[in-house]
Amino acid sequence: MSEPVVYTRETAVGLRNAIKQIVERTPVTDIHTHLYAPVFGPLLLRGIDEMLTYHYLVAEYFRYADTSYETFWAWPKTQQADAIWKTLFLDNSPISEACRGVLTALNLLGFDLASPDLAQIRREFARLDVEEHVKLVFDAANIKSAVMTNDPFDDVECPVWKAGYTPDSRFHAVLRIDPLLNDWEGNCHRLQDAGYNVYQRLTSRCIVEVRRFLDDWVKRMNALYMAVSLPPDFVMDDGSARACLIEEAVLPVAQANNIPFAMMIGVTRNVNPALKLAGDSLGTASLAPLEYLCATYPKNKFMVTYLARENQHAAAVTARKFRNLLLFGCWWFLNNPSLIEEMTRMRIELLGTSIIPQHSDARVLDQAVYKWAHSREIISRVLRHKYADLLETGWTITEDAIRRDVEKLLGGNFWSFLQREL
Ligand code: FIX
Ligand code: ZN
Repeated sequence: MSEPVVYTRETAVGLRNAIKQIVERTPVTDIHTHLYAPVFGPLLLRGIDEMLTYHYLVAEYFRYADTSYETFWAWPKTQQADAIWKTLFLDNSPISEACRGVLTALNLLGFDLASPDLAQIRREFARLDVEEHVKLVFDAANIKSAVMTNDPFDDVECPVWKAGYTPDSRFHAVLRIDPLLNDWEGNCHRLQDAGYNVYQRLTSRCIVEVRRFLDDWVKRMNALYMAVSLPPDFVMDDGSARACLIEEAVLPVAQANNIPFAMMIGVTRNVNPALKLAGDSLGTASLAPLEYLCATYPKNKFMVTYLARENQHAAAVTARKFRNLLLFGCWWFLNNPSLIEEMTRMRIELLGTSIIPQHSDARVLDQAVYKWAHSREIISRVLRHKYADLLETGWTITEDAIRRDVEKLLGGNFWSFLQREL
């Protein structure tokens, strides 16, 4: 047996490299993405044109370009990508996080960025078949597996599930139920069309059918959790269909299947509809609904992330009060280095390692490479500072302890919360 590697105040220099290496080499479970197993065909977006037309970049493009929205959307995707490349990368320095992300991904995937040739980059991506591409990205990002966002109402997705989906160990499913919870009146007919005996008035017979719908889909997908995104004005005491469905249908089904209910809170959809997917914004939410749910349903498990920076501290305090609450990720507009660092530091200070510091939210396969490269760098830095503080007290740290902590942060906490083995 080799001697354990122990770090003390005197050997702190070695600690920095050890942390960096462990964080880089620990495979991650990416707990929320918009990536899909190859069997879902066109739903798995990949390659340079998809990266360049990511909605984060579309929003930034319109900061500079005077193209009309209509003109832009009428262009084919390659023309949109060409325009974004020229505007955001050539006419301006690509220093925003979303732009830098494209460059990090290209760099780590082996492209030379000293004199980049977009046409050549396109040709090289086009050569990759989907399986090769998934392997290339999962290896470069060191992803063990990724959690999809699965919509039972999606016309492309639904037939794949119904045809009898063959599980793919690299991709796990999540039952996403935004249409059900955020617009029951508008979507009730979709359950009816699928053979569930529901109607707009949520009577107890109707609730039984909504539960049957959820339960059927949780089982069909082997969903790891159910999830919804919610607006900043989300409350539980407004007598809404949403509140009723959460308490009467979602939580009982989640409990019966022993899966968490994930809430992504704070998104205001469509503040600028002309921007399409890029037109969503955010607002600060009340923590009261979360406290109510965690306290009232101690047998349910909640995974939660907020979109507003202003909610992060209170959310961490709430997680101190309820062990059935697991905070995850720096979502969307928070997925920027300065904010990831602030949030990760603050969460660790309040909650130790009992958090999921990050998810990628990748919509395009290749984005996973940059999202994880950037986040790993920040997680390493925060841990380095935290361990250095411990060394100052005279406490010693072993490499095994660092490995244990990092494994928890990059997937272990998620799987233990689920009470599932990876
Ligand atoms: O609701 C969500 O899951 C969001 O993450 C997306 O809708 C959003 O468009 C996104 O990609 C953010 O990163
Ligand atoms: Zn998402």
